[in-house]
Amino acid sequence: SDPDLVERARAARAALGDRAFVLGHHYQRDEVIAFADVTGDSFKLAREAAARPDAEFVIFCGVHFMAESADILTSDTQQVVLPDLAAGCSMADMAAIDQVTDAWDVLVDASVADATVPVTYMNSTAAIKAFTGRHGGTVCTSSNAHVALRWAFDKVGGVDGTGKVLFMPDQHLGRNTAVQQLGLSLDDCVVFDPRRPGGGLTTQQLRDARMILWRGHCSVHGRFSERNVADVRAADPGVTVLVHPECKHEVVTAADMVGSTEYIIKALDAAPAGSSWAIGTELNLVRRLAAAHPDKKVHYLDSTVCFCSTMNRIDLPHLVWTMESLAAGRTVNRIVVDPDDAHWARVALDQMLALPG
Ligand code: CIZ
Ligand code: SF4
Repeated sequence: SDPDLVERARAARAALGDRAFVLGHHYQRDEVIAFADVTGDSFKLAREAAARPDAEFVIFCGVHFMAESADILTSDTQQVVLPDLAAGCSMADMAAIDQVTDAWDVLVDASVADATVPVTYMNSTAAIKAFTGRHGGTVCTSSNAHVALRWAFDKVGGVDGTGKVLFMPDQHLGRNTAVQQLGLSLDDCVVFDPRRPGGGLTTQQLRDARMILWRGHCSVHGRFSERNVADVRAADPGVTVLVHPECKHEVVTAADMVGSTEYIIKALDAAPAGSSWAIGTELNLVRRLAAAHPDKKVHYLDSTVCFCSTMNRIDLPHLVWTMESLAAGRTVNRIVVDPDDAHWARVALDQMLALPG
């Protein structure tokens, strides 16, 4: 990157000193990660933000829902700042709060709402987390989705009973976890499409279902295909295919290993020299993994699947502008969650933190 810009970034970072704490998500650009005080997935970063009560500015290099979670978990006097307000998440945007409250009305009309617990993935807006908290549910991450689902089913008669989970917004994480880790069948899962009347489901389908999956997906992970897995195996028969659970069910079924971002990083760290890997997750992370493990072969599962475009909106110019503005005493791009939503979202986040294991 531009040496002048790097110099300005260093100067602004030094001017802010301990007043600022810079968080960098694993999918961020190298030029941004270079200035991160800590890197992690959305869950780890939210906890890191909460553990820095002395930082006046929490600069969140990630996407909007992550900055919202950081605002919920930090104190009212701390400012959470997103360097580019256009850094959203297409998956989180697939579950709008009005759509979700309408969907709940459909479940009430079908007489299944009382036996349904909402579970929302971390990758959702604060309003959806608040909805989940108000209805006795929990937030989950891709690392603890199976624990969250078991807990939710236990509230309504157990995994072997007839109770249900409304899982938002990622249908793939919900389906993969229910089928691979809880032993439910694909037939137990239905997809609620918010664009169709009644979600596109009959009352009988809603009554028979165990997992009501929101029709949402990740625009990056959802693009990997079974064909990619077959191709990489043909090209390199010794390869271990490791994918994120936001990938489609047929992709995780064809892969050798499935796990969250932190799991993928640890798997590569533990892998023997000379081993060969094909990774199905975001490209910035896979490139850094390849650079960090020159003694291993690290393939990208599909070279046509690119970066997360919204994550990539945070670049060095935006970070420099943010840090220079804050150092000059200007408030910019502060993320503030509505207090009532923040309260109920916190209930759902605290429920996640209280889950076993
Ligand atoms: O796909 C994403 O955005 C992930 C895995 C986020 C996170 O860190 O949980
Ligand atoms: Fe959202 Fe997917 Fe990008 Fe993650 S990688 S921020 S889920 S669009």
